Amino acid sequence: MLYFYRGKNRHKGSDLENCPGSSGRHQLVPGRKDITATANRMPPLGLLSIAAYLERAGHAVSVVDCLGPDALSGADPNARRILGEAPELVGFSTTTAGFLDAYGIASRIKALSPDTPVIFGGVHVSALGGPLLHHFSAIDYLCMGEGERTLTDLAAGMPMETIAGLVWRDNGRAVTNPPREPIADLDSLPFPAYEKLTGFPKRYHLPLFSYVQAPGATMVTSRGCPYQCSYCDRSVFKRSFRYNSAAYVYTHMRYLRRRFGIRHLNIYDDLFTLNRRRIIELCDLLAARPLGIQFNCAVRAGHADDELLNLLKRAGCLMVSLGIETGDTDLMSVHKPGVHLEEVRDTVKRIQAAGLRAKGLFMMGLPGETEASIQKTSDLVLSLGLDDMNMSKFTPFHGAPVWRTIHEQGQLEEDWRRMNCLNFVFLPEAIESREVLDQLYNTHVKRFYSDPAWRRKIRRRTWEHRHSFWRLLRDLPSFLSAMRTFEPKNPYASAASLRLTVEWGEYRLF
Ligand code: B12
Repeated sequence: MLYFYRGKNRHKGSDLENCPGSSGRHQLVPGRKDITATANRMPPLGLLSIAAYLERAGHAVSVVDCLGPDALSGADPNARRILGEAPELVGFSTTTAGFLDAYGIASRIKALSPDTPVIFGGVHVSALGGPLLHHFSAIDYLCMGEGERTLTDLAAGMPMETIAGLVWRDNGRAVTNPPREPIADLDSLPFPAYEKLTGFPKRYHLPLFSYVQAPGATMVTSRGCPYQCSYCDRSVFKRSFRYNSAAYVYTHMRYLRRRFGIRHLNIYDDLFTLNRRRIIELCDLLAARPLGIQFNCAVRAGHADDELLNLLKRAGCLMVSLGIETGDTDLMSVHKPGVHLEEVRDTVKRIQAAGLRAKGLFMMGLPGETEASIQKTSDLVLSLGLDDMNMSKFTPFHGAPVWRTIHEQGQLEEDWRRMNCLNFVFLPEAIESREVLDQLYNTHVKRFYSDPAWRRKIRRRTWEHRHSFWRLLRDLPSFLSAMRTFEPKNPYASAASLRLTVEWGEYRLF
C-alpha cells in the first residue's frame, strides 16, 4: 500500500521554527482567513498521475488531498490517518509554500512509525534536491523531476543506486543519482486516477466566474516550455516540450465527460498552443464530435493566430489567458524576453474578436519594479479591456532563473510558507517598504475592478455565472470574513460593492 499526500500551506500546529525556510508563521497571508480551498479546489494532477501509473504496475494506492473537502487539520491527525492504512511507503507532493506543513506530517509519521519510508517530490524538491535530506531528517528519499517511473522503481524494490532521479541516504550521506530522462511519449501514461479523490468532481471547483457550466476539472496536456521567463520555476519539466497527441487529449476529455460528467476544463499547460498542428487537430475533433465541454487555456503572444483562435472558439473554448506580467517595456524585456507590448495588445484584441474571453496575467513587485512601472502596468491593465485579470505578488522561487541574482536586486524574506504569490516576500530596491507595495497593489487591483466598462461586462454575464453566484451565497460567511480582512475600513455597503469586492478578492486570492 502506498499512500500519497498533497502538502498544503495552511494548517497550524507543526514545530518547524528552526528549519530553513521557516519563520514560524503559519497563515497563508498573515492575519487573513484562508478561503482558497472554498473558492478554488482542484485535483492534484501530479499525484493522480503517479497513482494511476503505480496501480497499472500492480500497487494499491490511496491519495489524500489535504486541500480536499474532507481534509483534516494538524500534523498528528493527518499522520494517524495515513498510518491507519498501514502504508509500505508514503509520498508527499508539495510546492514551496506547502513544503513545511507536509514535512510536519512526515515528522509525525516518523515519530509514530520510524520504519515507514517517506519520499517527497514536486517542484520545490526538484529545485533544491540533496540539501533537503541534510536538513529534514524525517525524509528518506527525494524524487527529482517526473515521479511516475522513479516511484514505480522504488516501489518495486530496485536497488537505490540504480534508480535514476532518486536522492537517497547512504550511511547518512545524501546521494544524488543521475537524472531520469523525461518520459518521451506522454500518451503512454494512464489518465490521472481522479476516482481516488473523495468528493470528485462535485466537491472540487474551478475559480469563481471562470466557467459557465459545472462540474469542472483541470487537465495538463503537455510538459515543459522552451521559454525563459525569469519568474517561472521549471525544475520538474525543464525546457523540452512534450505533449499528448490530439487523439489522446480528446479521449481524456471524453472520459472525464462520460465517467464524471465534467462540463468545463481548465487546461493548465504552460504553453498549450506551442504545437499548432496538435491544437488544430484537437479543435477539429471537438468540433466534429462535440463533448458538451467548455474549456479555458493559456496562450503566449506570438502563439495565437486568428485561425487558431477561431478554431478554439468553435471547439468550445470560453476563455484564453495571456501571461503579460508588466506594462513596462524594460521589465518585460528582462522578465519575459521575446514578448512586446504591441503584440500583447494585438493578441488581446484578436482573442476577443474571435468571441473568446481574454484574461490577462500580471505580476507586481518584480525585481527592477518602481512606482512608475507599477503605474504603467495598471494603465495597461485598464486599457486592454480584459474580461478577467489576475495580479499576483511576485515571488522568487529557487528553481526560477531570477533566483540566481535575487539577493542583489532587493530584500528577500525567505519564508517558504509565505512564498505563495499572495505575499510580497521580495521588496524591489526602488520601493520603500512592503507596506507601500501592498498599498500600491490594493489601489491598482481595485482600480481594475472599479472600472465601469468592466463592471458592465460582468453585469451582462450575471446569468451565465449563476453557478458561481450560487457557490458564493452558499459559502457567504467564509467569503465575507475573508474579504473584510482585505479592506477593513470599507465594509460592504451595497450589493454592488459586495460583488466588486468578492470579484476583487477572488482574483487576488486565486
Ligand atoms: C495547475 C497548477 C496550479 C493549480 C493547482 C492544481 C492542483 N490542485 O494541484 C492552481 C491554479 C490552484 C495552482 C496554485 C498555485 N500554484 Co501552481 N501550478 C500549476 C501548474 C501550471 C501545473 C501543475 C500540474 O498539475 N502539473 C502536472 C503534474 C503532472 O506535474 P507535477 O504536479 O509537477 O507532478 C510531477 C512531478 O513534480 C513529480 N511529483 C510531484 N509530486 C510528487 C510526489 C512524489 C512522492 C513523487 C515521487 C513525485 C512527485 O511527479 C509528477 C508526475 O510526473 C504548475 C506549472 C507546471 N507546469 O507544472 C504551477 C506551479 C506548480 N504553481 C506554482 C505556484 C507558485 C502556485 C501558487 C503558489 C500560486 C498562486 N498563489 O496561485 C499556488 C500554490 C498552490 C499550493 N497549494 O501550493 C509554481 C510553483 C513554484 C514553487 N516552487 O512553489 C508552479 C511550478 C508554476 C511555475 N512554473 O512557477 N497551481
